[in-house]
Amino acid sequence: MGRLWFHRKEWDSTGQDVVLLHQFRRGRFCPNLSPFALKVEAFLRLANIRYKIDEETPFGPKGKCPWITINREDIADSEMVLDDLTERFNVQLDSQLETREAAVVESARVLADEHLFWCVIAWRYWLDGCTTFLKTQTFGRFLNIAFPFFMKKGTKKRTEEQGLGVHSPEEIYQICKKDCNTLAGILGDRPFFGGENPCRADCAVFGQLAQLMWNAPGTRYEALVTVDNPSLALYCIRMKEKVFPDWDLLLAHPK
Ligand SMILES: N[C@@H](CCC(=O)N[C@@H](CS)C(=O)NCC(=O)O)C(=O)O
Repeated sequence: MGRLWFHRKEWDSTGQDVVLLHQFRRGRFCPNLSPFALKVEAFLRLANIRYKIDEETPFGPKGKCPWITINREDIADSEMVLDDLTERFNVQLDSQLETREAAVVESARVLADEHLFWCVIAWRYWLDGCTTFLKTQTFGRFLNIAFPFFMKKGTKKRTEEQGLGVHSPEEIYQICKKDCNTLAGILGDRPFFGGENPCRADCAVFGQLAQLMWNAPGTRYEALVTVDNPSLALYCIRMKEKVFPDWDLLLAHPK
């Protein structure tokens, strides 16, 4: 109770209209291991909303990361966060999209957040047993041992319940490949999913693709964007340069 009260006071003192983004610690090659946290941070930057980071309490009222506190209110789920902030700050990131275009990019967003995400976590935590993943983070000794121990079995079970986990490793890879090919098809030769400029869906798609681009080094999952769909790799670099010009400064360095 004392701890919660202490945190509450801290969360509520960020300042009027300043977002407190609760998320995991920075990674070595990508600012966040959570695609949803990267999505929210990208949105905050594109929408010019002032924000601070809290890395102490990454899990919010719905038991997931990320979540935000704004003006003493907690909001959980990245998409609900974007909905709230879009309305609260009258964000116009999608105003250039025509109805059909908006529907297509929303389909890409759902594909990334609700389908590609599962492929990536199935590979990262279960099929690869966290081996590559741990190289991308700066966890201490305890987490380096405990993380694979809990996450491997836990993710297998959860992906089986979700549906993807009943497939073989090769089938999961092929499903992931199809997702990437589809995203590359939707992107086409446009610089961003929103066209000349990033839209809301770009934040989500980038959050997910960034996990393949920077958090799967040396694997065939990384090659899905760097080799099989180089337009997606170029897209990731474009988003990184536009939204996170300070990317390298955000990264964690091994102790
Ligand atoms: N729909 C949620 C998904 C968030 C989510 O699944 N976050 C992961 C980290 S990437 C998480 O907190 N996992 C912990 C768990 O599910 O227990 C959102 O968009 O924010």
